[in-house]
Formats: sequence, structure tokens, C-alpha cells
Amino acid sequence: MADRKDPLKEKFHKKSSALRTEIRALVKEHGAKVVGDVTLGQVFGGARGIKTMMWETSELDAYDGIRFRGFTIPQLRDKLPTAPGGGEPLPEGLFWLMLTGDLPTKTQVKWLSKEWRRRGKIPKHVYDVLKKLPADTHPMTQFTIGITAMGTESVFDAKYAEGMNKKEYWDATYEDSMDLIARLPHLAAFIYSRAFGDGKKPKQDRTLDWAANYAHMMGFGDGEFQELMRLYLTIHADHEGGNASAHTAFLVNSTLANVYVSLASAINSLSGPLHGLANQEVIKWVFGMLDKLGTKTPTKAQIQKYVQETLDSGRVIPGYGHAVLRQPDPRFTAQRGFAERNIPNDELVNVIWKIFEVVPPELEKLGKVKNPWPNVDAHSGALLVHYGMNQYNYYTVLFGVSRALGVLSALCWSRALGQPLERPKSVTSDWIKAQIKEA
Ligand code: CMX
Repeated sequence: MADRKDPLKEKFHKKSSALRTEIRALVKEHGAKVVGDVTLGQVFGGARGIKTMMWETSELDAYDGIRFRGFTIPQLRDKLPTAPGGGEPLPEGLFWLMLTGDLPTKTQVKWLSKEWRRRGKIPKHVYDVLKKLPADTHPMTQFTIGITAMGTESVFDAKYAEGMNKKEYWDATYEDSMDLIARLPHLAAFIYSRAFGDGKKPKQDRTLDWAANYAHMMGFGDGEFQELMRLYLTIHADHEGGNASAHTAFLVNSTLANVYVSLASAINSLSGPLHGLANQEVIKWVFGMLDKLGTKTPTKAQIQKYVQETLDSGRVIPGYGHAVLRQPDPRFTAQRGFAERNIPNDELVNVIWKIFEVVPPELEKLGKVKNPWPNVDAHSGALLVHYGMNQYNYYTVLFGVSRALGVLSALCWSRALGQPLERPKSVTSDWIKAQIKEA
């Protein structure tokens, strides 16, 4: 499609064509093989553990946590290229890895940073649409509206209207995904500026990588904060395919809806407090506690009492628990590591660490919580507050910018492999009762 030389696209096409051939043969020969049973508990229990989709970019283990193409987060920190003088992985490197299955070189990552800077322009009507909304509209609402409005640019839609051959779907999806990822920091930074700044369109710095440029466009020039953004946007990118945001995008895109509306659907899913919005809820809950107690350094006994009050009022403890994980989330541990390296004496960070000592035993006492440990959202807010980003109703937008990397690389794979419309089966309670009777 585009005439420019694109080493990432070439590599992706080669790899995905080979896997497509392999999978066709595999399904032809072994399509009837049984890979799992479904229990009544799973039907009523949010479909936990039911294997229904293929998702190449990452895999989640209940105890070891997330692996991106086989690499844990500490391994990514070790193996992915960093910014000059930096120690945190560049999200560009993770995108390359997820899309191709191979670790990129520094040169390849440099090319990708430049490519995303080149593709980053947002059409004027998107700004106009957002300006029509009240500035205090929740940033996640603005984000999903902005992404949907950018769908006018979809290469996939334009080519489809012209009668695109199925074999070309992957190419149009790749072009859309690259454009969309490149544009997201500009959109998200504009939303930040509207909600909390002067409302002006942010200007990019053409020397910076994707994450640092995003930080810069929100007005954060601090090098340490830019390093935090590189880590943050890497670790939130993907959590295999079954989580609510990724799965939503997968379902919507399976109808051949373009990646703009598919990602907007994922963002809508991420905006719920049991999923991505938990990062805002955590810090709100912590600030609520500190306010109530009138101290910035609560004791463990004070935290325990506050936890109890939250549970007694029929609410969950945000940032704790997970549908799959059964250990502290390695994404929590990675953020803790960042804090230990850079801001070990921060008061709020120390409160987060104290909460980590108090909450798990309290949740265990309930006798029903399957995972009492902290998830990714338990730590992020305290790091952001340290560097001056106090506006916690913006936090889930940061999560969404990152999640786009995993979702969009996976959608490129879906279209390249020719995956069909997703359509699982539902049943009625009468059908279930009849099955039980028969058994
Ligand atoms: N606080 C209080 N109760 C909790 C709890 C928590 N943090 N986590 C689970 N429970 C409760 C559930 O609400 C459920 O109670 P009921 O039986 O009364 O409905 C019971 O324990 C069993 O739940 P579970 O099987 O352990 O957990 P689920 O897989 O159903 O839910 C999750 C997982 C994340 C929704 C849940 O742990 C939760 O609500 N956590 C708080 C919100 C949160 O941090 N979400 C972010 C998750 C990560 C992300 O996607 O970003």
C-alpha cells in the first residue's frame, strides 16, 4: 500500500503468511481435537478459563504473570532497547517484538520512533469534535470519542469500499494501526491540555521517542518522568487476549470494523472500575483515607481499620484481586522497582507499600477472594503523583494509550491470519436446567 520502505511491515508479512499456512493445515488435520471442557460454574462465572481465541502477542500465567512473546517484564527491561542514557525499555521495542516475535535492534527501534513521529498528525475535525464537549467531560469519554472521530482516516474502510481483496486486509489493518498508535499521544495530550491546561494543541518534540514525546506534550520535561512513561507504556500494553479491553477489540474487529472503532470499544471496556478505571479508584481511595485520618503517614492499624470500613460498606478494595493472577502482579513489582530505584523516600509511595502489607491478609479473611494480591493498578497513581500528575481521572487514558500497542498488534495478526467473525454460543436458564435434569 504505502510505497515507502517499511522493514516492520515486510517482516510481519513474512512471519504471518507462514503461520497462516501452518494454521490452515493444523486445523484441517486436527480441527476436531478437544482442548477443554466447559463447566456450569464457568458459564455463570464470567467465562473464566474457557479457551476461545488465539492471541499471539502475550500469554498470562496465574503465578508467573505476563510474558510478551515469552519474555517476562524483567527480561524486557534487560533486552529491549532503551533511550540514550536510560534504563527503561522503549515501548517501540515491545511493539516490534509483539508484531514480529523477534527482539528489535536499536536501529529498528529508532526507525519506529521516527515512523510514528511522521504519522502522528491528527485531522482538524477531531480537535473540533472534542472542543464541542464540556472541558470537564471525563477524559476517558473524550478519548474514546476522539479515537472514533479519527476513524474517518481509516485506510481499511476506504479500501473496503473500493472492493479490497481479502488478501489485502492485513496490509490496510497494519497501516491503520501504525497511524493510530502514532496519533494517540497527540490526542491524549490534547485531552490533558483541555482538561487541566490551557486547552491548546500540544507541540511535539521531533527528537523524542514515542513515550517521552507524549510526556513532553503533556508538559512534563523531567527525564525521570519520561523514563517512567517508557516503563508505564510498556508494562500496560498487553495481558493476553481474554481481558475485557483486548477481548472487546477482538470481537468488534472480527466484524471487519476498522481498528479505530475497535480500539474505541476497548477503551470503553477499560473505562470500567473493575478494569482500567481501577487506577483512578486506587489513588482516590488512598487520598480519601489520608484525608479522613488527617495524616500522610498512617499506621498499619489505621489502614486496616479503613480497609475494614470499605469492605463493610459493600465496596471492593481497588487495585487488589485479579481474574487470572494468583500472585502479586509482576507489573506492580516492576513499578515498585522503579520507585525503589528513583524515589524510595516518597511518602505516598511508602503508604502504597504499607497498604500492600495490610490488604492481602484482610482479603484472605473474607474467605472468598481468589487472589488477595495487588494488581497493576495498585501502584501507578503514587508514581504519577510524585512527578506532579495529580489529576487522577486522567490515569486510565495513560493505560489506554499503552493498551493500544497490544490490541493493535494482535488485530494485525487476526486480519493476517484471516480469523473469522467471533460468535460464541449463549444458553438460557431453561436449557441449563434441562441439561441438569437429563444428567
Ligand atoms: N476487594 C473486595 N472484594 C473482592 C476483591 C477486592 N479487591 N477482589 C475480589 N473480591 C470479591 C469479589 O467481589 C467476589 O465477591 P462476591 O462473591 O460477593 O461477588 C469474590 O471476592 C470472588 O471474586 P474473585 O473470583 O476473587 O475475583 P473476580 O475474578 O470475580 O474479579 C476483579 C476480579 C479484578 C474484578 C476483583 O478482584 C476486583 O473487583 N478487584 C478490585 C478492582 C480492581 O482492582 N480491578 C483491576 C483489575 C486489573 C485491571 O484489569 O486493570
